[in-house]
Amino acid sequence: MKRILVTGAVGQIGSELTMALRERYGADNVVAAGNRTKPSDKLRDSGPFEFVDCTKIEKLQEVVKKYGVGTIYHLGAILSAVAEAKPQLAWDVNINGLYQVLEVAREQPCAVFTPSSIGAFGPTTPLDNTPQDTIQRPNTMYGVTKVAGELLCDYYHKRFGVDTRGLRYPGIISYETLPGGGTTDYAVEIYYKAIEENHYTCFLRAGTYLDMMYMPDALDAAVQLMEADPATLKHRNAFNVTAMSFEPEQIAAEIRKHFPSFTMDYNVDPVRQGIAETWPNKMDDTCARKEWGWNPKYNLKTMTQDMIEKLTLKLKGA
Ligand code: AKB
Repeated sequence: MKRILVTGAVGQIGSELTMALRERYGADNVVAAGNRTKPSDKLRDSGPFEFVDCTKIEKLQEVVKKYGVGTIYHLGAILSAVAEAKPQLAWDVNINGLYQVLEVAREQPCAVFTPSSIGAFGPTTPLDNTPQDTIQRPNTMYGVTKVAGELLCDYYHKRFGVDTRGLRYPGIISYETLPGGGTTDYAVEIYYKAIEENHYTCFLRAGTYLDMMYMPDALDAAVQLMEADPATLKHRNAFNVTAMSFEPEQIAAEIRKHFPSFTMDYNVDPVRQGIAETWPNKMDDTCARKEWGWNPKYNLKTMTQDMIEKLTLKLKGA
């Protein structure tokens, strides 16, 4: 088979997606690519690993040729809070990196998976049951790069026939690798702090509803979309997908079912709060359900149960 390349393989989603793809398609068929961060032993020892800066096309071309890559899962990106602190870097990584990946995919050719985000929406987007096709005027650098990325992927499909596909991910909750500087990170941190300190200080305000998803569903969504019959796909590059929507008090209440004395207070970060307020409360993901069968398995209750179980073992070093 043609091999798979995962960029951003050391990151929150990439580290788990690489392992899931190795399990599914064979370890030697999945090349993990990181930029600067040292990979875990598990990632480096379970299959091929390369250091690739996606903004440099030569290295990308070399790796794609060397391994005979036919599909790229392009996860290398800067998340929303870091993008607001370093907008120039965010543009370079999120746009120039994607552009080079698409260029390599056009030349070779390769199929390309690109994650978009709830960050592709903005203050004038309908906040509730946010439609698949709606107003997208984000006012953050992250949002600007996500909308431009969606359009660029559409363009490469229409103009050059590249098999581009993608999802608008909500906040992803997981216990393997920490997210790196997003607005939805509170929903990961809260589990660590609940287990370690029985207390969490939340940086988003009570009542801030956001879409969320547990990692196993996020991985399934990517693989399912890339394996879908292209004839059924009308949207291709930016499917709304969600599994649950909650606000900080609801996740705290669910955690209290496991740790009854767990407490939470607030120290609101104006930057991340400002970003969160421009994102949907809950997206409508009907198109993903209809076009390729999206159907998440985890809700807040089942995710919390699993997160606490797995994270407790991890933090004990078991
Ligand atoms: C972030 O918060 O930046 C990401 C996202 C929702 O895209 N988790």
